[in-house]
Amino acid sequence: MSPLPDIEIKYTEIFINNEWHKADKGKTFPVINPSTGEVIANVEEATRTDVDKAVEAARKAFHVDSPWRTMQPADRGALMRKFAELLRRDIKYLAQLETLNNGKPVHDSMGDIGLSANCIDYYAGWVDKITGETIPAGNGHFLYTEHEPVGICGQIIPWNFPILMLAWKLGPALACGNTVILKPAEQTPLSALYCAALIKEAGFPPGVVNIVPGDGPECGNAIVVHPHVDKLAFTGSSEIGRLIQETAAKHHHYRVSLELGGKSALIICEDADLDYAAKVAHQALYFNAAQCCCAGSRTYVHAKIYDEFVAKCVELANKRVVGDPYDRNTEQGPQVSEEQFNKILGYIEAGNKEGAKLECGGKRACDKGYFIQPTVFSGVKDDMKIAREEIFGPVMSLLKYDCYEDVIKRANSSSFGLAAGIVTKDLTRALTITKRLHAGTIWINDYNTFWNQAPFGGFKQSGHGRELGSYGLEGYYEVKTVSIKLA
Ligand code: TXE
Repeated sequence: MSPLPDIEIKYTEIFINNEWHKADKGKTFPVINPSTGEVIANVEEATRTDVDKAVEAARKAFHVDSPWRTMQPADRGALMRKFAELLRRDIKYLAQLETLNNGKPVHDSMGDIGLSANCIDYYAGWVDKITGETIPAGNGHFLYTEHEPVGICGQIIPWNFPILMLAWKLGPALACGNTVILKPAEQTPLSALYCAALIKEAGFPPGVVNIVPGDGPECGNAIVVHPHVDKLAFTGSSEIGRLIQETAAKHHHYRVSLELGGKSALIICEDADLDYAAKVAHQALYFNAAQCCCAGSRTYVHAKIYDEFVAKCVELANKRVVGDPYDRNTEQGPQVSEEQFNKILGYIEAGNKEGAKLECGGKRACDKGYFIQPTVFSGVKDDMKIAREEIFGPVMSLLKYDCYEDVIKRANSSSFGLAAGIVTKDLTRALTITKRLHAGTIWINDYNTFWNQAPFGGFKQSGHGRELGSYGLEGYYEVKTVSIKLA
């Protein structure tokens, strides 16, 4: 492992009202470098009273006469563009910080920050296009709708794409004119806190964006149950997503959008170019150390090409460069935490016990940190734990199928429905299968391609609501109908 770059960690406090605050209870929590297991910073731990302050700041900033509410849409867009510009200005520093905290290869961090800036720019373009409509009402009435911001938005994000998830959440919320309390994951708060400083530098009025680092059960829950939160946007585990939905129903009916887990099927057809298909399957699963909600974690391969395909997947997995995330050649860094590392090794053990064939990998990689060897299992059956549950780690499961009706049924048998993929040269076959798959995104001859202008989100237990595109705005505005009786 090369020596760590000398990165100054500038922000470790709670960001409320464009100011930095110590935690009310005086507590901090350690942030770990997953490449080494060592503590890199101690961050102020926000709890209920800090969240109360953040919500109060967001409420004040949302007051009908506040600078934020009375601002011209174009000026709001200019602030967002400025934020995007600052992300690009500091991309090198931010990428190093993201890699230090999350462990992803530094070139992937650079990619994430570029995408984040593009996402904020994309939504900046929407600020003056969020329009209502006039509705025919017959003689004597004038009828129209207008779209108003929902209000105070709680946003809780995970650790797999710390900056990108922040951008996906802030973009539509700010475009619609809301105010925000955002909680980064406790494993990866550092880049979000740096973004807070950029929000201030960009010139957003105090209280529009508040960032509260802390854990889930205390800090996250304080946002979820807060009576003045009007909308809750969450990305994370299905378990916590369900809890949030229940809490919303019990306490008060705020709006909820959930982007949860997945167990996405990638179907390799018998006519596929095998080298290309193996590369798609490899990227679909191993990208971001397989810490992607849409990871292609069930690879269904036609029986006629199965053995040859397994060999190609094993060859690619064995070649994958795992190690120092600051090295330009590295393709896979560590898993984000010891907890995730142990969870993944547990799944590998389950795969072995349940009779899948371990083709390669299966162990820790490197002598410290949370690295795992790219692992391939063949002979996987649908009822095995590794084929049913979200592993969120570099473990490829190769399943065999004989006929298309059967593979569609099996692909749809998961309780998740986030994404799916098909590799084939036959577009009619691809579109026929696409029609029948229950998933929010289908990639054909491709995987993990995202578009700011196209919606992303899940069917079934993968959540509800969509992020990105015009659909991503829908959860962030209220529709008001105005009916006027003409004299
Ligand atoms: O998720 P959590 P974890 C999946 C993946 C992973 C598993 C567990 O399978 O192995 O979830 O990861 C906050 N009230 N995904 O434990 O707990 C928490 O602080 C309010 C899929 O990290 O759901 C963090 O900010 N908030 C996923 C966020 O929820 C709470 C990405 C996510 O943490 C809370 C990450 C509570 N009671 C994990 N408890 C995806 N869809 O991309 C926790 N949080």
